[in-house]
Amino acid sequence: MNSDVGETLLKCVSCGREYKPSPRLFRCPRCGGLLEVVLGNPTWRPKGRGVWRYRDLLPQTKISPVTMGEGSTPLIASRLHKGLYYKFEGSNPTGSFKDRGMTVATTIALENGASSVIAASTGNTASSMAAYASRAGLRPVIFLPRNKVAKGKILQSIAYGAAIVWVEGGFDDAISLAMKLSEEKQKYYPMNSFNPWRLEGQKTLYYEVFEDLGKPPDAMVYPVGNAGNISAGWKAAQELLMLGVADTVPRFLGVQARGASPIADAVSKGLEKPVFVDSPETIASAIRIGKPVNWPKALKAIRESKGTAVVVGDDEILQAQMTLARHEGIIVEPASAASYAGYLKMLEEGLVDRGDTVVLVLTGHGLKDPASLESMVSNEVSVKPSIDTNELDRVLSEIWQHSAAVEVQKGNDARKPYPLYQNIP
Ligand code: AN7
Repeated sequence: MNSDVGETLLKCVSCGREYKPSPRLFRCPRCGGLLEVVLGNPTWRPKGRGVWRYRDLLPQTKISPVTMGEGSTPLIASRLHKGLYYKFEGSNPTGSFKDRGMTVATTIALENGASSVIAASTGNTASSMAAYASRAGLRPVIFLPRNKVAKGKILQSIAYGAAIVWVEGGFDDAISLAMKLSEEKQKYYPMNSFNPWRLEGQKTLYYEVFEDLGKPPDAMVYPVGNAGNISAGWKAAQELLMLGVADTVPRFLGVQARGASPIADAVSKGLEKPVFVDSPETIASAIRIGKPVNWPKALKAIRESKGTAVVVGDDEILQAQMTLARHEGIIVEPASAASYAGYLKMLEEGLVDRGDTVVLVLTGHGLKDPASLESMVSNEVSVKPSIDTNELDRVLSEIWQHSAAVEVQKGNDARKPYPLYQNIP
């Protein structure tokens, strides 16, 4: 019998070398490649709720998990498109999918004696890390790009008590500084998604989709920034295949915003390696990332799953955000709306088929980015309490007529009239 059975390893995704796990090993010592966790004794034995329902497919820790019941988010059937589902990650404790990774990575940080956890962030990683650090009694330090983080995320991080380091520059500058600090000063434990333990937690999103549907979907659609989440999903899908729990894997489809699309461009141009973007720009601030750390894993996920990636513009993102809010009842932040905008584009271009079972990962709650909601046309009226009810009824009818006719953004043609789908059941 192989004496290695049961031993969890870290494996380099570039050269394939394997290493004994160590919480501070994040890069292959030989070639500098990204590492991924190879579980020693993976078992499909879901039990309980949330991320830890899959504890037999997660790193084994001696201490009990630092948890807030993250995961078990709703899979919502679309009323606009047959076969389409929304995985609403906004219902996690801090309002984004990051909590799935943070429960695992924070537990590992605590178990290994860290006193301070650090991350660079476009906002959600920061607020999630800060929340879990608060619960664990660790000191959170976050590196945020100056003027580029949505208000709700900043306020969350302030509330959780994080030390905030504003970096003059973009996310890519912020992550370089955070990495340098954690390499040179060991007491700062890094929680960005090059930390493979965090991605183990993020895998669970896919397990839930699989269980809720009772089978793998035809495709999973992810907004892609640093590219950790799509990579984690692909790892999960392969694990279920290897364990014989599932007999197929979905296609992994990525969506990036125009102005920050190195991975989608590499896919469409068939490049080995993305051309990084120096000053990424998009309204979807969560995915305003020019040098995605996990690009090698993401390109593998997209290519090996026979998936693809598309680019959507800010106007399409805002339109998608409004459609989801007004026709599905779901408010998401712009980065998450990119999933839906990307799905519409892929339908149009024949990259997915109408009626296919497709899951859009709606990564973050819309209330995190109030500014992105401010430009929506509002349907409102001020009245005196004494208003006659016939008059009130007339005013309301007008509002609905006006709203149906216009549905465009005030003074900005970014929000064109809604597309009217004929297949509403
Ligand atoms: C809402 O918080 O990178 O491709 O620093 O917040 O796994 O990076 C956020 C990313 C999609 C992209 N949607 O996920 C950060 C950060 C939302 C996000 C992404 C992010 P990855």
